[in-house]
This record gives sequence, structure tokens and C-alpha cells, in this order.
Amino acid sequence: MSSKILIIGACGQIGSELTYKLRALHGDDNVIASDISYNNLDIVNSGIFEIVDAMDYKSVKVCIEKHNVDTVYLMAAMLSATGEKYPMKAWDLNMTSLFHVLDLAKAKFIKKVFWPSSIAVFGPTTPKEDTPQYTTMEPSTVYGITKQVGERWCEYYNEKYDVDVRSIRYPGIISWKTLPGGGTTDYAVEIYHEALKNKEYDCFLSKDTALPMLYMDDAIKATVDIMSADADAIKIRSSYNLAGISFTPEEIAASIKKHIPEFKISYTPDFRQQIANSWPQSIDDTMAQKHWNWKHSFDLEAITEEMLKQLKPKY
Ligand code: AKB
Repeated sequence: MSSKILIIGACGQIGSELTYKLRALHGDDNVIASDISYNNLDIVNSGIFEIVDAMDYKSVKVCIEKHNVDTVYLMAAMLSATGEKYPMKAWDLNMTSLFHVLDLAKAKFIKKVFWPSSIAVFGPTTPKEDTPQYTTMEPSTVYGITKQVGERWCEYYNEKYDVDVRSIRYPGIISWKTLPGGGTTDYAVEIYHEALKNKEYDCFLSKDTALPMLYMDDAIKATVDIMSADADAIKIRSSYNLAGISFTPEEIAASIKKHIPEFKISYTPDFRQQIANSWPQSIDDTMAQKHWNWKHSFDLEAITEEMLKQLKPKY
């Protein structure tokens, strides 16, 4: 029997692309997309879709039982920038939804869980270059705190209750299908839209702010790979460091200029600068490479080419 998959938060930037990919891999009937509202009609109309409130245990459980779901991808979360505006809401959403899914796995309603963590688990006291898997972690954002605490709980549920939960610390994700929302790394998507629309972009980070980033195709591949690896291969049950590339706003602007020479960038750092300053500049993902053969494919030039090609018809 095929695995039945539920994606919670399927209308979002990563959830939407994960839905398309998992449907291609497992068949449309085996992948249920869900979100709190119908806010991405492409996803809503692309196959089975359910309204699920990740904050409501019953709502999640009813959907799992209705569709005989055995695997859940919990993609609903409030990200770093929005989290700083609504700290308690971020805490509530990010933690409550995780506990619901972990408890459903503990009670054997589901067998397997994917839960994304983030580079936001690191903080100002973490080494910035080639940040190791195990290092000082003192996150200074509410989002980062929820991700770090969430990692501890994932490991705890795995050790104490044998819950098969798997996780990746996503860096900033660059994609063209669905816009990101509420993150600090969102500038690296917005910049492509603005370059095509207005030929200029006012960046909310300073020109030399290096952050770890990944193209969506690589992020989806990592997610599918970690979930399809043998359980024994997943030796880290908190969350895996994952690296792709690292670049600054100035460097991404230079790569866009190769295609749109008149493109201009200016810099007006806002509150998100402080968040970015607290995060690593590059990540050491040796463990992911060793344990489940992770390797990224897209570098900055390839990302720029693909983003401009895919977004051009829109403008
Ligand atoms: C954010 O910027 O908040 C997210 C993340 C790095 O987890 N993209």
C-alpha cells in the first residue's frame, strides 16, 4: 500500500512546491494538501485539499483519520521577521502545531513526521563561518527560539517514544512559484521580482550581509531525500545543518546585472538587519552529506538565470 501524505501549510512557499513534488512521486491521490485557508488557488485546485488548522489538534487528527495518512510534513510556521512583530503568536503557532503532530505520532496515528528547522536556531554567539552541526546556539529571535526548542522536542520524542521525526535547518530559500512571507531572507526573492518589474530594488539588508541560501529545487530534493532515507541512516533527530551557497545583497545584484545591466540596487536596512547579523554566514553540512548523501546543485549564477527565466513572462 502506498504511503498517504498530509502537508500542513501547503499554500506557503515551500509547502506548495513540496506538494507538487510529492504528488509527482507518490501519485495525486496519495498526497493531501492542507492549509488554514484557500490562499493559494493553484494548490487548492491542483488535487485533494483540506482546510486544516494546525493549532487545533482535532482538526489535524480528523484529516489524518479521514485520509488514512501515515506521513505528515508540518510546513506551517511564522517566520523570523513576522515573529518579531507577534512574538506570542509565533511561539503559539510554531510550538502548538509541532506538539500536535508529535503527539499524533506518539499515539501511532501517523508513522513519520517532517518538521523544518532553520539557520535561525543559531545566534550572535555562534561561529559565523562554516557553522558546525554542534555549536553554541543562543538564538535571539522568537522564531529561532521556537526552532531550537522544537529541535529539542523532536529529539526527545524520537528517543523516548520512538517517533520517526526528521528535520533540516533550512537556510533562506529562493523560488519563483510562491512568494515567501515574513522572513529575513525574503529579499533574495523580492529582488528578482523588482529587477524585472522596476529595474531597481531597495534592499532591507546592507550590501555586505552574507547569508546561507538554497534554491527551491535543492531544498525540495533535500526534504525528499531525508524522508526517503532508511531510518537507521538518520542519526541526528534534532535537525541537520544544510548548506547550499552564501552570498550578499551586493553579490546577488551583480549577478542580476549580468542579465539586466540597467538594474540598480539601494540599501535601507531596517529591523531585519539585526536578525540577519545574528545568523551564520555559511554552514558546514558534513553530517547531512555523510548520513544521507546530501549535495546541492544550484550556485548563484544558475539561480539567477533560472529565476529571471521563470519570472519574466509574469512581468
Ligand atoms: C527566515 O528568513 O525567517 C526564513 C529562515 C531562514 O528560516 N527564511
